[in-house]
Amino acid sequence: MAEGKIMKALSGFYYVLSDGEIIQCRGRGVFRKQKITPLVGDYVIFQAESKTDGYIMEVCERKNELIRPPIANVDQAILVFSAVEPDFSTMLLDRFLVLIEAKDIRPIIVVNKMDLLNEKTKPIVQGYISDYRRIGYDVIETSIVTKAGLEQLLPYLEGKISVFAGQSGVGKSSLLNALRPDLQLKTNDISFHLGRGKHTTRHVELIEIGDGLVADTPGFSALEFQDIEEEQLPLCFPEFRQRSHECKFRGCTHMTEPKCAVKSALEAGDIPVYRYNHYRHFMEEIKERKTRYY
Ligand SMILES: Nc1nc2c(ncn2[C@@H]2O[C@H](COP(=O)(O)OP(=O)(O)OP(=O)(O)O)[C@@H](O)[C@H]2O)c(=O)[nH]1
Ligand SMILES: [Mg+2]
Ligand SMILES: [Zn+2]
Repeated sequence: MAEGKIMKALSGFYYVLSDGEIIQCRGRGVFRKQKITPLVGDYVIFQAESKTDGYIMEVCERKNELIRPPIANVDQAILVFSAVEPDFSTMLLDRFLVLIEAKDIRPIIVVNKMDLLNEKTKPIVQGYISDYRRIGYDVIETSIVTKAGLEQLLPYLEGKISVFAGQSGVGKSSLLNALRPDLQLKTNDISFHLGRGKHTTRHVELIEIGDGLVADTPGFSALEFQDIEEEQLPLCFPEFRQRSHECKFRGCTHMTEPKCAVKSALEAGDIPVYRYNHYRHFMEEIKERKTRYY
C-alpha cells in the first residue's frame, strides 16, 4: 500500500502522484456501493502491481470538496469570467461566489479578455469590477492577447492548490497556457451559433505552475444551491454579513424586516441594486430548490 494524490481523473481512471511517479488507478468496486467518488485533489491509499495497474483502496478525509467543478482539498478558487464573449454576468458571478463562500474557500475573481472591450462596454465592465473590489474581493484584469494581469495573477498561485472555475469559453485553459507556455492545453473558439462555449476541456487536472498546483476544469452548464440553507445565504454576501449586526433584528434575512441595515445601505447606494436582487432571487430559489441552467 502506498499514499498519493489524485492529479487527474479521466474515463474511469485516476492518475495518482506518489513519490514523483504517476500511477494509473481504478477505484475499488465497493466505492460505487458506498457512494464514494474519488476526486482530483484527494489524498488516497492505493495498491499497484505496475504503473498502469493500480487500485485506490481508500480516500482520505477531505478539507473541502466542490461538486462543480468536482475537486477536493483546494486552498482557493480562481473564478474566471470574460469581459465579453461570453458577456460578463454578475448573476453568474454572484452564484459562484455564494457557492465558494459557503464552503469557506477563498475566491479570487479574474476578468479575462479585457482586450476585447470597446468604448461602450469598457465603462460597464469597469463599473462592475469596482463594485466587487469595494466588497473586498480581489479582482484581476487579464488578457492573453496583451498579457496584461498575468504577472499579477502568478503570485496568487504560489504554494497553493487553486482551482480555475468558470463558464465554458472564458479562457481558463488559455490563461494556464499563457502562464506556462510549455503546457499546450487544448483551447477552442466559442461556438457563436450557440453563444456558449463548446466545453473544450473535458476533464479535471492538476497542473504545476511555479510551486503551486492549479486545476483546469471544464466549463459548467448548471450551478445549483443544493446544499445551501436559507440561513446560510446572508453569510455568503460579505457586505451583508458585515452590516447585519446593525440590523434591528438578530438573524435578519434582509427581506421584509424593518430597520434593516442592508436595505438602508441599498437605499443609500452603498450596495449595488443587482447584488441585492440576486440575493432575493437566490433566496427564492433555495426556498423552491429549483435548478437553473445556463
Ligand atoms: N481576445 C481574447 N481571446 C481569448 C482570451 N483568452 C482566451 N481567449 C479565447 O477564448 C477562447 C476560449 O478559450 P479556452 O481557454 O478554450 O476557454 P476555457 O475556459 O478553457 O473553456 P472550456 O475548456 O470549454 O471550459 C479561445 O479561442 C481563446 O483563444 C483573451 O484574453 N483575449
Ligand atoms: Mg478549457
Ligand atoms: Zn437586515
